[in-house]
Amino acid sequence: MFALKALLVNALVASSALAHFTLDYPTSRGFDDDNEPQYCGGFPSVASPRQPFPLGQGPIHIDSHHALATVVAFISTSSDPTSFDDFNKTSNGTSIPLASSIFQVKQGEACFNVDLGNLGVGLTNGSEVTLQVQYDGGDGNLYQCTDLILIEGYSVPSNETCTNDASLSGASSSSTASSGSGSSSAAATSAASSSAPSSSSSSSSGSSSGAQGMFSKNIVEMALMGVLAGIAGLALL
Ligand SMILES: [Cu+2]
Repeated sequence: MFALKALLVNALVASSALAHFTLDYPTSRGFDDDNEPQYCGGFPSVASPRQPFPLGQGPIHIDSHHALATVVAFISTSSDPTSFDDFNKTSNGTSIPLASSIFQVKQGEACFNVDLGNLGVGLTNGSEVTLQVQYDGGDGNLYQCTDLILIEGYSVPSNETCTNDASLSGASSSSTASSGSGSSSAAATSAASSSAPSSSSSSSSGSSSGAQGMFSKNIVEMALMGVLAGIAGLALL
């Protein structure tokens, strides 16, 4: 029995090596390898209860199973977001900026800090948000969501603090930084290059500050790409 259990654990570990990426903190709504290309990784419903998370700076931890991947995080201020559109604008039409820069991570665990109270979309103590992480390790955009309630002064567990912030590493994707106007978006960039070595641009060190203004476009493209990816996925079946 114990041997069987060990075997199962091994099998799990082996299969998680195939996992594209996991969102480890705050806890993800759920993880399903096959559905990770879908909106919120295939988990469209809000998880209850929401997890407390700092209104100020707070850490996000992921585990990347690709050699090099492009990562970005964005939020919805809807209490029940149902599509990528809900991560684009607030209910009163205000554009929601990206919650992080667009940056690259190498294989293994990585963390980055977000400061949701500073996004300028009116978040306050007790606000409910959903944070979605978009990840592209070369096989298309993948998603994970986590449902949060923002608490002013909330202290995350000490083992979850993020001192080596990957989003500040200067490894932002060059295609994003250099194409400047219009066409650059995390989704467009990564989707266009999902079969190409977009990841090879690791030596670049552009700032991705321009990305925030293009968020609306990004999210629309992301949604589109999501649909296309879905169609492509079906075609593969
Ligand atoms: Cu993958």
